[in-house]
Amino acid sequence: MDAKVGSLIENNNEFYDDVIDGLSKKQKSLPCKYFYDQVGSELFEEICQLDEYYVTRSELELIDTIKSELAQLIGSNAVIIEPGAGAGIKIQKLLATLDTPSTYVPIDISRDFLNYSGEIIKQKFPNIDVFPVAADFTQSFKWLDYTVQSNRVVFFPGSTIGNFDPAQAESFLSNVGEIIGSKGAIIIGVDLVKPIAQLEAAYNDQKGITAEFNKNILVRINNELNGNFDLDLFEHDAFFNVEKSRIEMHLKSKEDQSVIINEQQIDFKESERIHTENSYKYSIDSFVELAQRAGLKRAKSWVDSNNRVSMHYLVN
Ligand code: AVI
Repeated sequence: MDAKVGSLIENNNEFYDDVIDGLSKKQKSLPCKYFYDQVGSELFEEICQLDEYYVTRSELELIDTIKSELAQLIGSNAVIIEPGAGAGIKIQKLLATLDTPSTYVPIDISRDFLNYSGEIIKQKFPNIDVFPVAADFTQSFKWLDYTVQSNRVVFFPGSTIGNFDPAQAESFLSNVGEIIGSKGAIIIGVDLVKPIAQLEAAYNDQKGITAEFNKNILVRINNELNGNFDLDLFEHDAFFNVEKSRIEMHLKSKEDQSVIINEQQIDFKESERIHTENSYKYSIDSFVELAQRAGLKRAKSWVDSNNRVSMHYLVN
């Protein structure tokens, strides 16, 4: 290994280990958190604007409808914590409705994107303390030690919970339950089960942006881990798995081929897939049951006017 490549990999140790680990399994897989570098986060923002991807639009409409009710439930001097904060449009709606929010803590794995959206909030809400945290919120809640303990409200829109498998979702919710304590809450957006054609269209858009987003993980491996994936030899594949109630995204190898990542060779058979993402869809009841298993009670649930997405206010 030459020195340059050595340091390249050292700086990306965890990414490299996760990639090799995932691609060495019988069913090859890659963690979906690696979609989100600067390019991936921008592609995801593009997905949110697509005609087929209803999640963002429906949730924005829902937030507009219920924001005064949310503000009442939240009360005053809240510390609003947003794991996986994106461009901050939804949080802006919420912050604008609150009487006296004290602090906003956006958390995101993509530092550049986070700084950018943190700046926007600072400019628009000069009275709110903004405390951006660059972290993988699925790994640790250490960042919370920096915030006051009372009235912590975790805002988790966008149906990101759907990207966790049910066991991870349960443990995430029970961790959140611990940090919000007896006075806090979690406001969480959850995509609803709906007709398969509508679900599959949302993950197979005509413009091919979702395919590009999916392949961005290979681009990152090439750029950051000295890989040589040929993007044209992999195909985006997304479908609804009815039994598991989830959209699955895969990258399917078009032919028998070998890929080198740093010095490691990975072999693919024709049609072999890399499983890159799950996006679970819940009914209101199945989600409330999941929250209950995590020790949380539902104070209130809402759905948008087209019955596409839901939002829940959960407490201890
Ligand atoms: C971020 N997350 C909720 C999106 C979803 O719908 O599961 C990610 C996504 N993947 C493909 N399109 C959007």
